[in-house]
Amino acid sequence: MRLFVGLQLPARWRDAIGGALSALQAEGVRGRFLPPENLHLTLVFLGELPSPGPVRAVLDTLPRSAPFPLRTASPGLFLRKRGDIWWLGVERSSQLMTLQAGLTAALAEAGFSLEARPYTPHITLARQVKSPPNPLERLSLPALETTVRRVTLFSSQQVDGALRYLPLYHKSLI
Ligand code: 2AM
Repeated sequence: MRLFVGLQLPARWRDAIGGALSALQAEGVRGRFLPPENLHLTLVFLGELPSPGPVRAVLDTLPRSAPFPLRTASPGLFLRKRGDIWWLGVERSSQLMTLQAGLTAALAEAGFSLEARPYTPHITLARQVKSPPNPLERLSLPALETTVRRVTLFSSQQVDGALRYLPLYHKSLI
């Protein structure tokens, strides 16, 4: 199973972002846009694992914390030869960064091998974008805010020929 831990986004975020992405596609921007139901924020990518049980066990050890706000920030892109990756940033609040660092430490302590690259919180919007436009100018979105109360273990899998990020387990933080 291909697993990662992240935050589910509320329907109103997915609807707003999905609408903005549809508008870009209607303008002729070409790329592999994420369907609204797949929009999420990754905290830790785990990769191929035989089962979710050991990850769930680590999530169950996370300390309780107060709910905290999550807010959208500027969009940006990662340049790739096969086409750019467009993403929407979220504010790097101390609570978000502490949650991500604590989760990473707990998983590493439990023996999971994790990527060493620094964490850049982002919501991937589209991959393999071929047009050269600047997403800062072309993505039309209001500021969005929600409250983080739990983390979610996701499985990335093919469902009816389409990639889906399926929630397997929620761990409340409060
Ligand atoms: P991305 O959106 O920036 O590609 C499921 O693949 C989720 O895990 C995606 O949000 C993806 O981030 C993230 N992820 C992080 N590292 C990854 C990796 N090495 N391979 C695939 N996905 C990764």
